[in-house]
Amino acid sequence: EMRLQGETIERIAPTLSSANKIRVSIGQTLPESGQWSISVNPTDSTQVLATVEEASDEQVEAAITAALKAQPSWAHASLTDRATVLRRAAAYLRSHRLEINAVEILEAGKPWLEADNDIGEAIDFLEYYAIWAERLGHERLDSPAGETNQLRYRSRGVTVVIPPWNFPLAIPMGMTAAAIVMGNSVILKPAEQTPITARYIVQAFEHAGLPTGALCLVTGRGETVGAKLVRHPQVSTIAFTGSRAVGLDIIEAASQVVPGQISLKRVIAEMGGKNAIVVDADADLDQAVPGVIYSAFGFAGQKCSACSRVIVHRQIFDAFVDRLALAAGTLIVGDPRHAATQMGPVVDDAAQKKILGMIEEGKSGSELLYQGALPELNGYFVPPTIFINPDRQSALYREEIFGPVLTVERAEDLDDAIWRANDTIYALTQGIFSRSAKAIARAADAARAGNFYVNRGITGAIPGRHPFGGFGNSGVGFKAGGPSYLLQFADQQVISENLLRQG
Ligand code: TXE
Repeated sequence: EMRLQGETIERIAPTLSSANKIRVSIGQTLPESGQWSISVNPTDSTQVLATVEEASDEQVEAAITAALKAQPSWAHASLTDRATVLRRAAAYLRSHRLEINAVEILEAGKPWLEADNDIGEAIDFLEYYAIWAERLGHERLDSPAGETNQLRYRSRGVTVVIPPWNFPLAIPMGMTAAAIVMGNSVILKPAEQTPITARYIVQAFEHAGLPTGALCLVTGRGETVGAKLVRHPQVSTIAFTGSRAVGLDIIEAASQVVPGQISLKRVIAEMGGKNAIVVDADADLDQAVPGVIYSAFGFAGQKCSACSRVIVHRQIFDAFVDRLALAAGTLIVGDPRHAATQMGPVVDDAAQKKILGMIEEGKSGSELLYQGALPELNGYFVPPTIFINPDRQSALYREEIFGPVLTVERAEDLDDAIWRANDTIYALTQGIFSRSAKAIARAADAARAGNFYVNRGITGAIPGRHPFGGFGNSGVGFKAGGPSYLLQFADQQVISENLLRQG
């Protein structure tokens, strides 16, 4: 249950209905109790956005029961009817775009443009999966005379969706829409930091006419409510996006067969990255510098696809580094509610402490090139920070920081640069700035990355245009926003009929 508190903020979201009276302050730590307050405000951290109850065991069981009950009839709806529900949910998001924009800015500290992109991506997921679901139908297989064979896609049952906070509408909506359009029912457990945005997903599907129980919102912490849902014997599929550490926990837990389990659990996990951009000797720096700045500092680097390592050919290293420091100095860091802001706060005090700690630690083995100033605001801000010649064995270089921190290193030649770019356990995004088709082809062929970008920032996937997902330690290899993604939420069945009548 959620109660929104405080006064309306006319300036920010005139569209917020009176029922959504909110005043906010930047995120604060989650108290241990079953109830906590979520808040976001770059100027005053004493206001509270909402108080959110953590679901009890009984509430979790009630959600599972409701989802199990609703699923069989939902699975019998035609693919066209299910696709129609997704399109109606998209229409709801369009008509509430400004309001959700404002809530995302307040709840996740996203500047306007980033918040609006998140809503646009959620709409794209709904529209794209609706198109693909209608295409799926029943596929005819080779059938000799006297026999017909066809392939059908069957729903799997109850899907648990566990998303991160950084794309608080798009990522949970993408996983939820894929599960729902394939005839499953869904239990959505949003990230602790962004439950208010998640509530719009439920409202969108209620508006769209999804049967009651086919989508349940269960709020709570990952290690309590999330862990319970993952281990539940009547859950068949778990769609997770978040950290590698939690992803590995979930994969491990889901592999334990528990008494009364109705099927082996399938885990669709999309995890972190430590992504590199190579800047080749002939790169156009007018493209490379802004491309790196956008990819490293957009949403304060809190994207799994963000660039956190730049590898520059030695011939242009000094020129690139000078231009990069200048460009970083022009970043507008401040109140995410102001349209001009390019970089807002990080999501909460835990993130701020972790990132500042990694920056301090990084100073011992790497050279600090640039550190921005902090705005005079109460929010959880981290200065945009750039290191050069990093210690390549340090946590700064090896671990995902998930903040506005970038390392820049020199490469002897293109082969050395490609080797360095691949020198990570992750395989999510990579990119190159180069004018040479040969160099681009060589880098793309060698890249251990699910998404490779050429002469543009390495972040920003649009469903249908850039199916997105990694492998290695970044994920299990499925591509959200791609045609094969829906099949992860279904089982396949072949029906073979003998047409020769006996007698
Ligand atoms: O992830 P978390 P967060 C990564 C990135 C970032 C980290 C933190 O590495 O540093 O995740 O982001 C739930 N059993 N990415 O905090 O902590 C939790 O409640 C079941 C990359 O979002 O992994 C939340 O809903 N569930 C990613 C979800 O897991 C558990 C984008 C994610 O939480 C759980 C965002 C448990 N034991 C973050 N523990 C990408 N690849 O796009 C936590 N949760």
